[in-house]
Amino acid sequence: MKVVTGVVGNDIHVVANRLIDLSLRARGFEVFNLGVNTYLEEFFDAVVETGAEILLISSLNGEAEGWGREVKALKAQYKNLDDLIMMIGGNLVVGSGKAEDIVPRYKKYGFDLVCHQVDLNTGLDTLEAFIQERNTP
Ligand code: B12
Repeated sequence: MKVVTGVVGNDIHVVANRLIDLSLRARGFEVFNLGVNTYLEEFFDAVVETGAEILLISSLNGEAEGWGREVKALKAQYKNLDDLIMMIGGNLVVGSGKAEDIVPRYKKYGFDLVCHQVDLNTGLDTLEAFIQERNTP
């Protein structure tokens, strides 16, 4: 399956992004990595251009929420993205916050899978389980 990934907004933390790229490839995904400092429009444009089934966004500086709120409105401007699997992870707030508060907020923004301070392998296991469940008739 094809995945578009990158780090959202004015976020330059690149290490996790590189690990995500390598881990996704090791699990057999075809990866289009937009790297750091990526804006929502660029993510959706890349999804359309590549025909990706998954958009996996990373945020480390905690500022994703400012962008996340615009996800639904922006996605609605693109055609045929209803089945796109939307995942986000990293540090999803500035400062401290509880996953039980943060996860439902991001789900409301339109993300299917939300991993606040979840390690990468656990997150990717969750993604694979979600895909398998979705593909089970
Ligand atoms: C290195 C670093 C920097 C370097 C980045 C260099 C670079 N080009 O990458 C420099 C010094 C430039 C930097 C700058 C800043 N940083 Co900094 N930085 C760090 C630090 C020390 C390590 C980050 C790192 O690379 N970790 C290694 C990777 C492998 O681990 P990771 O990032 O945690 O990623 C794991 C998980 O988060 C997860 N993951 C990540 N994304 C996703 C996505 C999904 C879907 C899933 C499932 C999992 C997942 O997978 C990874 C592996 O398990 C952290 C503190 C820390 N100890 O984590 C702060 C930290 C991330 N930085 C922070 C901050 C605030 C900043 C600055 C704003 C500081 C400032 N005032 O200027 C700026 C941001 C500038 C910007 N525009 O983004 C904060 C963020 C706080 C928050 N969210 O509330 C942190 C947490 C430090 C802190 N405790 O305050 N930083």
